[in-house]
Amino acid sequence: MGVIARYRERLPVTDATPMVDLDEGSTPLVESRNIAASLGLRRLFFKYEGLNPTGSFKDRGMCVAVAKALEAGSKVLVCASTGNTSASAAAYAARCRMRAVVFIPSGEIALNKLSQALMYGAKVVALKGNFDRALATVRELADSYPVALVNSVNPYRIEGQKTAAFEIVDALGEAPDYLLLPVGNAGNITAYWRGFREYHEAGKSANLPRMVGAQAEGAAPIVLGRPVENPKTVATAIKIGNPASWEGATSARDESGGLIEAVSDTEILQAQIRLASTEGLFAEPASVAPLALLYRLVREGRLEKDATTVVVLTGSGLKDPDVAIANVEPPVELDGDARSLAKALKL
Ligand code: AN7
Repeated sequence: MGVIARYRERLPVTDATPMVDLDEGSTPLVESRNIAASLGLRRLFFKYEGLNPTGSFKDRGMCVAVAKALEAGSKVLVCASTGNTSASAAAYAARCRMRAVVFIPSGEIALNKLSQALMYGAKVVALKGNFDRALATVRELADSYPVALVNSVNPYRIEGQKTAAFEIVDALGEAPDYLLLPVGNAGNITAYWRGFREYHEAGKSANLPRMVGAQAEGAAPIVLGRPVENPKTVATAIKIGNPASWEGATSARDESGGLIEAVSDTEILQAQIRLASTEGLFAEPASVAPLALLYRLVREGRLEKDATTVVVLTGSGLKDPDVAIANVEPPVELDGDARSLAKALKL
């Protein structure tokens, strides 16, 4: 069952809204064994959003946005994307037999995300310039032509994405003390905060989490307090210089008593290897920015060791493997019989 069916009464859908789903959501909340132990944390969980049908959290909001677009009679979906939104939009368009036209910054998105959009049958337009420029272009397009814009400036995207917060509270029986996630265009932090507040108001949790956002150092407009003209980071998903939901992110931070900080590309790549090699969870670079920040917060004594912490792993590591494997030992070339192999491998 997808998120619309599961959380129907908390979403802006009616009997007139078509059911759209790819069985998204219901992702695992994996309890950390080894990172928690090494940091001395009592309860650390990873919300593994890479297990959504297109490999990222975007599917939660996309199904609602596409359902509402269909309900309104739209036939064409458009978005700008650093990769995951385009993959998700393309998949749901295929599912509903709609057209999808996705705009990506030329040469800047991970190959596997591009392959998804192409395979699902979207028209992929590579625009010169960065994501921020592509978003400005599609917003203009959507203002003047009969197309449905499915970036997170579409309020239905945020509505669908808030269901991840519901799932965490449903799984833990309470809200965590800290919720850490990456911040790019800032739709997701806005959505989680809304979800936690709605569940709190409905009496489903006694507490609210502190919201902790991670940006990449070279693409940290919210941390700097001003747009970044030429964002740079290895985490291409969050290579965004002027987030559309800026206000939503700062409200989530300030109302929850949280923080938004930047981590370096080196910290991101280190965290990615640690997560994969000590927990068996492979997440894309953007997704591990909050884990890199967690290391810093614990090291500096800014996060209580008996707190319950959830780190959202927003996208699968298989989205962008090239960047990851550049930093680990390559396969070894060996040949020979079992005996000589065993000797070489010290078995
Ligand atoms: C894996 O696909 O913006 O702060 O166009 O793919 O809600 O933007 C992706 C963003 C985090 C940031 N992690 O979320 C896009 C796009 C992953 C992402 C983010 C993205 P927002």
